[in-house]
Amino acid sequence: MSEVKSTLKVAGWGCEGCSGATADALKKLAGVRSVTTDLEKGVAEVVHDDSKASRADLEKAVTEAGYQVVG
Ligand SMILES: [Cu+2]
Repeated sequence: MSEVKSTLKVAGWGCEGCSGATADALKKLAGVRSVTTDLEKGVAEVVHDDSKASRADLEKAVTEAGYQVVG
């Protein structure tokens, strides 16, 4: 169990529906503990168990939700 916090910079959000959909997609991943999004900054902060959900897994979920991880 190695819980870490990752900050993803996300492009493509236009409204709270976008950031909410992204948070929902991230929360579906096994190993994701919590997701906080900041629409204005375009940032998602994810607390996750690195051994179950890697940063690459997070980025994939964001991409599949229709947005781009830019940092
Ligand atoms: Cu939107």
